[in-house]
Amino acid sequence: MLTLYIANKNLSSWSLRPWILLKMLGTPFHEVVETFTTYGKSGNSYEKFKKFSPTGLVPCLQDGELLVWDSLAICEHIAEAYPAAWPQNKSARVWARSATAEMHPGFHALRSQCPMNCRPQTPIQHIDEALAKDLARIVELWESGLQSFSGPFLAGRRFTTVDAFFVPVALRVRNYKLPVSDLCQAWIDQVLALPAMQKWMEAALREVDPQA
Ligand SMILES: N[C@@H](CCC(=O)N[C@@H](CS)C(=O)NCC(=O)O)C(=O)O
Repeated sequence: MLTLYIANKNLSSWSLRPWILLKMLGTPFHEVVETFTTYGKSGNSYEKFKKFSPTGLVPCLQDGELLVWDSLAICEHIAEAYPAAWPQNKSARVWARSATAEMHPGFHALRSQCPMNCRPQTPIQHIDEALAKDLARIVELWESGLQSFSGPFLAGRRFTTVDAFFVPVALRVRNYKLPVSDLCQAWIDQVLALPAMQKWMEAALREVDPQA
């Protein structure tokens, strides 16, 4: 049985990626939620997370004797046992891998200005140049996937790793009321309506800030 270590569902965008992929693949796994030491502040949970994760970060996956850390490595590990984690069509798979890799270290303005939170946030009043650049690239990327592979998901008819990687962006667009095209909005509405996402968001909304 796989064990996936994650943090608070309201806050942890990295945790959401492998979690939603496993749910969408129908893979059974044991979920362990380790809450952040200081709610809403990053970088304070190292000692706590270091007990189960070599980097002191979540997510981290235990597969028997094997320990896999980092969301992308976890999704690649899952894909070895469940090839449906990537599109079967080669050009869709190449695109999905590239878009996923682009997401992994990128979009800093979006991440820093619109931190993950499943609750509606104060809408962004001023979209600065850096955030506008991130948003324009996201729209360009999503539209290219949706148009090239005919949807309804980013790389074709099934939900794959590339959708999992961008689901936290869908939450940010919705919760900070960021402008995107109608085509992108249709993908956002669809992924946020998935029963697994509804479950994640319900759990996130039940979480309380222990410091509040
Ligand atoms: N590149 C890593 C990033 C993981 C990461 O930054 N995780 C955050 C949670 S979303 C974390 O564990 N933070 C620990 C802390 O805030 O102390 C991945 O893809 O898994």
